[in-house]
Amino acid sequence: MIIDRAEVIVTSPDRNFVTLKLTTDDGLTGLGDATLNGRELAVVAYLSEHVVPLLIGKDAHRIEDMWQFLYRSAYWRRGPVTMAAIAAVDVALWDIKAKAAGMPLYQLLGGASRTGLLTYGHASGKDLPELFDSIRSHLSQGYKAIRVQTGVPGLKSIYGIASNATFEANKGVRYDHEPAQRGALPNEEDWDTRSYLRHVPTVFEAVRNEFGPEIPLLHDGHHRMTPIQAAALGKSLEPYDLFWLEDVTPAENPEALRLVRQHTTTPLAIGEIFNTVWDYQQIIREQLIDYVRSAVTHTGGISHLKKVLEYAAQYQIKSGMHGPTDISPVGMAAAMHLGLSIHNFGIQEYMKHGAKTDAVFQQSFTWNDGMLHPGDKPGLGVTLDADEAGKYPYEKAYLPYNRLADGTVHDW
Ligand code: GCO
Ligand code: MG
Repeated sequence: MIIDRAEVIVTSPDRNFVTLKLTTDDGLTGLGDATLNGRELAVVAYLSEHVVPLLIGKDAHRIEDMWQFLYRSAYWRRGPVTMAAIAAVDVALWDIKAKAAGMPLYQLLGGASRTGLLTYGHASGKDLPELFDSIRSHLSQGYKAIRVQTGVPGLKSIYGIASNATFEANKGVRYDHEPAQRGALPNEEDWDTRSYLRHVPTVFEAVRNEFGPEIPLLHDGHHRMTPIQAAALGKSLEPYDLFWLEDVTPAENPEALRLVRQHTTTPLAIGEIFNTVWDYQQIIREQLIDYVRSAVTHTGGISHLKKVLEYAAQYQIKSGMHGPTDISPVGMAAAMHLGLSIHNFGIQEYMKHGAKTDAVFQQSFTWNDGMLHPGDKPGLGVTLDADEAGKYPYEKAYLPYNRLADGTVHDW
């Protein structure tokens, strides 16, 4: 089974996606997601200029060897661009192998460890009434776990709350708060950690009073706090029994989590911007986190993320794979097959894609009563309709960024 074609497909149905499509000499095709939100074309160039020439003529069955070859032969290792490119090749090869075996991919990964994947969705609102409406709407759709983000008094526009500017810029399409803004330079948001730390516990108190103690609630700190601020937040949220508190401190410094951990029993999740097992080495070994947030798409594919999760399993740390709309349906399918097969699955983030995206990527997954299943078609269960994809050319899009009141750039 020889790879004889490799195409890098860029399409922008509701937002930009980068997909690698491999075709073998016996006519099997495989898809891999290489979308890196706001920096898509860097991965396109990496794949087209540097990776595609290395794939042609290679044995499509040798997935681990291909991974090691792409990783080690580049000499320049790691980083989101490299690891998204390697992930796309890895996932496309798993797709092909599973099709060759006539099985859904999760069977090749060891078979199903559960009947479906618990998902969480993103509820948000600029104030409590809007937030409560959003939570009710998520519950009525079937979500059994909910991420809660709100506006903070005094701040005009912050992460996780779709601003009117973003809504307008996206031509009236609301991506359920996935924030890349098309056709414009980065949107400037504002930030004040003290106001945020004062406000968030009052929001969770109100949500628990309204919706009761049962529902798993999550919150994303989006890398904005110092360790001592994060520790204070974790402590102040303990009465509200969070499922997790995510990305409390900037991801570059794993040791920051030691201090947070020493002060709070609120479970911690981190890793959506990590790329390799080495980013996790210390925080897993020292048991500083409870959930691994990496997506297959940004962490070197199924082969590599499976290694991270197996390491995590030794410490009772579970998966919580990243799944906003900037993970394409191909990347989501890969996450579902991996999540179904591993023992230490925790939860899957799941935001619905728009109708145009669903027309470009035909998918076999189901989402019933808040639970995802990848379906039983051979391979990943996703096909890409080239005619539909061709209707939506790439559109430049940037993520927003933050400034403090005095103009200082802050982590977004
Ligand atoms: C999440 C994330 C996303 C990121 C986005 C950036 O927890 O889902 O934080 O919302 O901001 O993936 O592209
Ligand atoms: Mg996040």
